[in-house]
Amino acid sequence: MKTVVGACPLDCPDGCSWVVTVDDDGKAVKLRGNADHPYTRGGLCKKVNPWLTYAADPSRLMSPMRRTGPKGSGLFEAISWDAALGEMAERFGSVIAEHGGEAIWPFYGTGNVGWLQGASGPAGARLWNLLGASQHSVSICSVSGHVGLSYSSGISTTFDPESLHEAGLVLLWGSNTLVTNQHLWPFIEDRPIAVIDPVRTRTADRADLHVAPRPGTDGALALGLCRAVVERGGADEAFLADQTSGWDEFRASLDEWTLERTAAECGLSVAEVDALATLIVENAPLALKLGQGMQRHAGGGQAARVISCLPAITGSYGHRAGGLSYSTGSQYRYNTVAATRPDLRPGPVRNLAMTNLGVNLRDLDDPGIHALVIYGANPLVSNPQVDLVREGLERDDLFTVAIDLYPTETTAYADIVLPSTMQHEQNELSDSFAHFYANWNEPAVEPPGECLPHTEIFRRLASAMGVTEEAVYASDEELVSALLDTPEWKAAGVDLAVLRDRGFVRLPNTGSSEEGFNPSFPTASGRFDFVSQRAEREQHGALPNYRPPTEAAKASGGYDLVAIGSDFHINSVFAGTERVRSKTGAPPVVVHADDAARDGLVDGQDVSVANDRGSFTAVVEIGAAARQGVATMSKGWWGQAVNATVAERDSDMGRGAVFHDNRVWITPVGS
Ligand SMILES: Nc1nc2c(c(=O)[nH]1)N[C@H]1C(S)=C(S)[C@@H](COP(=O)(O)OP(=O)(O)OC[C@H]3O[C@@H](n4cnc5c(=O)[nH]c(N)nc54)[C@H](O)[C@@H]3O)O[C@H]1N2
Ligand SMILES: Nc1nc2c(c(=O)[nH]1)N[C@H]1C(S)=C(S)[C@@H](COP(=O)(O)OP(=O)(O)OC[C@H]3O[C@@H](n4cnc5c(=O)[nH]c(N)nc54)[C@H](O)[C@@H]3O)O[C@H]1N2
Ligand code: SF4
Ligand SMILES: [Mo]
Repeated sequence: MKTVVGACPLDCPDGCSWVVTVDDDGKAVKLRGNADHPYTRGGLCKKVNPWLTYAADPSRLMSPMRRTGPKGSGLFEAISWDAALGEMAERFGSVIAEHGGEAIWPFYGTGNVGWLQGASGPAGARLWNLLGASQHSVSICSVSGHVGLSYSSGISTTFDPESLHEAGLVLLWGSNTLVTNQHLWPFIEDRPIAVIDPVRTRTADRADLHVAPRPGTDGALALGLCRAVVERGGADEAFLADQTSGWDEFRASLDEWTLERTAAECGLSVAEVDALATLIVENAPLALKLGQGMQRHAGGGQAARVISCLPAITGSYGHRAGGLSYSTGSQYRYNTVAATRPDLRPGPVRNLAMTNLGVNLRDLDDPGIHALVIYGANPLVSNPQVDLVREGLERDDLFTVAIDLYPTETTAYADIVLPSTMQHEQNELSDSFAHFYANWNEPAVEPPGECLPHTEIFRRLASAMGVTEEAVYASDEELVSALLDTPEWKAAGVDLAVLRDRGFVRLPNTGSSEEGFNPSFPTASGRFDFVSQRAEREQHGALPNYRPPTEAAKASGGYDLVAIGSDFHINSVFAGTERVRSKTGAPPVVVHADDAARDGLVDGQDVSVANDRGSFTAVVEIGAAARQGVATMSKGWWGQAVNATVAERDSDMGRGAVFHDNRVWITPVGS
């Protein structure tokens, strides 16, 4: 028996370190959390505890396949790697000859978010650059919030979660922490906790105060809270004078955001907004944990920007256990230029947003997309407006390759399907968006069947295409060394050998667990910018402001559909396995009793959830989780097409998706 340290690759903030036990025959027999990791500290989660069962799932892809039936039929025959790569080389060659490199779209998702095989790297980047393929922007998850914060604090995290035992108030804003970020809980559970979420989640249930605004109105709530906090004497004038710019102008703009106006816009009572403001003033410093869920709206970026003003007004940014954390991702400062080599590009190439897949497959020309390489993504479940995506994937003049662990709704449309290794079978430098450690993942076992890591697949593809540029053949080890080739990592003395030896290392320039993390603002002014000329130039207003939702909280009748993280799977990963299906059943759509009475819905009834973009069926549950006018369920379920109803429409910043800005109607099936 031996043990091998690795790390969870999934798109989860927690970034757990794990330990795999391997028997003398080289078989993984146990996978558990690594108790030595200072943040994840042992336990994994319901989603990943059965990892080895999922790895051995009979549906796992074991060899390359070629489609034999029509697109979408799911009919395939097994072929050799040579045949698969040969066909890909030939098709890519002719697409490039006819339409140019940009007609190829490397479409990678968040199945793995690591730096070698996953969405942060990603594997294949050097080859795509050399071929002049379109660039891909992973706009599906968190981009709007990052852009919003870039205008104000300039940084997406200002505290170390390990310091939160010193926080005054922990404000979980649009974060279902107990489900989507559960390893944070032990650090905050003794603190006063407030939750802002239209849904009464398990997390909201555990809070000292839960406020449930109408979806997409967070910007208004934040402006109202800013004003109310100042009125209650909560402003830290010394911090505002020394560390911020534009405070007087912003303060003046708050005048209109009375408690009454705020409450009316957000669908709350004046007393609720008042109670929240009072809680903030009485419990300094404010540690605000901003979730990704709240920014999947028309005004999601702007909302993040306004929300970030609260810890500035209260001076909480000045404290190591105060400020705002949205994602620690930006602290992973690797040398991505050295790793991905944009200099290999033949010239400038266009950038395509992941969330615009349907529209781009339909409308792009000069050149259109003629080759799509989908890896670690399941757009027919996870993308907005899946009916439009399906139309695109059905195009006869589109050559699609999909690399996955299992046959999915998306792989059914591919011409060639390739089997990927799973994390415990490959090298990976893993990411987190909640803590400050780089996790190394050492392969514990040999890959099963003919599965290969992404990095190896693209090296072999390059060879099949006859590419002579040596850079595309870099080994995994060389790619990690390129990532670590920065002055910060060098000064910290961390190279691959150190990573391998320790399993995880603290990121340079994030302090130690004991010191905590309390950065200065990396803005041009070095201050927190209430006023931003760059935001004004980019059409977002010099001052933080409120952008109402497009669909949510608008029309009377109908529901704002909010489909959020399930306890049992992460997005669509593993959601098709027998085990997950037996645990979850199809997720019910939860509605408020008064809405159900209005619409004649009965608990347990089959319903159609629809709007003019599409529809799906579900079973209704009348529950306390939903506020009036909101319907909620979990995301990522296969075969249900929740996202048939979501518009492929850009959010205000970064071309993010508007998953929760979605008006639907719910009617009994057959009515
Ligand atoms: N178990 C589990 N964990 C996961 C995931 C999963 O699928 N399952 N997904 C992972 C991924 S990809 C990500 S990006 C993170 C996301 O982490 P979170 O952001 O915590 O997750 P979500 O469930 O998307 O949304 C959080 C909450 O935002 C709320 N919300 C929706 N609209 C609004 C709004 O307008 N205002 C406010 N205030 N709140 C709103 C939702 O009701 C939800 O409870 O979680 C990761 N972790
Ligand atoms: N309605 C609604 N829709 C949403 C959201 C929402 O809140 N509401 N959340 C959005 C968010 S936050 C995100 S991040 C996206 C996620 O959307 P995607 O990026 O498309 O991610 P997944 O749907 O999880 O699909 C990941 C695929 O990768 C495969 N996979 C897993 N591990 C590996 C691996 O190691 N190698 C390979 N090759 N494949 C692997 C899985 O089997 C799965 O098919 O979904 C978004 N969709
Ligand atoms: S999904 Fe999240 S909580 Fe679960 S093991 Fe992976 S990183 Fe940890
Ligand atoms: Mo995500």
